[in-house]
Amino acid sequence: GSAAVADHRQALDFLRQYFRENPVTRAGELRRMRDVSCEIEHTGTYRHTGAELAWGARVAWRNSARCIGRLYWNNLNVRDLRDVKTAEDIAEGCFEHLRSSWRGGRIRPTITVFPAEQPDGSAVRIWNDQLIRYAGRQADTGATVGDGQYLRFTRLAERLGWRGAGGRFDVLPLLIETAAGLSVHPVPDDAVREVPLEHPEFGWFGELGLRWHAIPAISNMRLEIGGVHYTAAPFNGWYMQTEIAARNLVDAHRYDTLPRIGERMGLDMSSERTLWRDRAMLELNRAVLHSFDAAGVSLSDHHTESRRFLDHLAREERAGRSCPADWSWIVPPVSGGLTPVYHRYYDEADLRPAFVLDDPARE
Ligand code: HEM
Ligand code: NRG
Repeated sequence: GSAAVADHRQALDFLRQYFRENPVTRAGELRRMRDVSCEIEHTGTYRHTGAELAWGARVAWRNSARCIGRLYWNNLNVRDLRDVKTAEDIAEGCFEHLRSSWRGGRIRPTITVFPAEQPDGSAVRIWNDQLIRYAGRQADTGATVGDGQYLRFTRLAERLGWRGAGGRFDVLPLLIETAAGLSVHPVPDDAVREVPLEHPEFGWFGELGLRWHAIPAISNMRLEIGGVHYTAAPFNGWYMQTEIAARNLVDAHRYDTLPRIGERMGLDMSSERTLWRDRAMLELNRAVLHSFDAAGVSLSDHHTESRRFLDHLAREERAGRSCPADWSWIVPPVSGGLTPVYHRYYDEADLRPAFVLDDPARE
């Protein structure tokens, strides 16, 4: 059958797992199993209780093998917006997600769950990979302005009528697909918190004009719980500085800032063996940590987050569970060997509930 139809086996597997960790009476458990079975028989799907949804979302996080930040999986704030219908209301639900997760800088891990895919295949989709991302354009000189990863997405938004200010950090609009079609929703300023970057010692650093958004809110992963597919379920925690300072601002096809930083530092850039790129990147990491701290915005560092992750692993093992992890994603992109997560192997099981990345090929 179609992927949208929840099959009995997945639903019952999920409920068994749910009741194992959230025990009720045997009679209560059997009644719920029977009701769900009936509901699937008659409608092709079923509706999770609020408690099942919240637990399912938390365990999907717990099962995310690529995530180093899982220690607090049980504290995920779950917003139930399953009854929201129009693209306008979905966009507003996303903006409110960003506002409520912000908490004055003490970012609260949050997920908002919109309506699930229906048995007829209809589904809500957010085309953005995160709720906040910066536009990228090719200038006439051939140089990239903004985030080079979003050249195509930016062109698409422009074809749909959106116009950015033309800067390096223009926040892209949300593109939301519902049964009614695809629509464009600019993100209001009060939903976008950003941190301008400064360096604790290099006074000139601020002149580079670099900044980053405070909240990483992934919006293109399907949340799969007991055979139900929540195609729109954006979630966020807080950043680890390496994500911004070793990848987003560094990758050659993204902001590619190391040559400018190296120049301003006066480094010998004549050969890789001078390690000028490593030195520039290290200072960029310090700048991100310093700036988020000064602004009072939650941000983790790779040493702390690695230690927390191993605490999490130990705690999971004590609870009788194995914790799946993907070494190549868990080990941070700078100073890997300095962190304890580098020096071991992990279980690689693919567990459910889960966050699943769908094919990005749309447009
Ligand atoms: C991936 C950190 C919260 C689910 C990651 C990555 C990092 C990270 C560093 C790797 C990203 C990359 O290399 O691009 C954190 C931190 C959090 C946090 C510090 C703070 C609380 C969450 C939450 C969820 C989540 C709340 C879901 C409810 C995931 C998933 C991935 C991931 C699914 C893999 C993304 C992909 O495949 O592209 N996380 N995370 N994380 N995280 Fe977390
Ligand atoms: N590297 C991406 C974000 C991926 C997820 N990271 C988190 N997730 N910290 C970037 O934008 O740099 N989270 O939910 O906190």
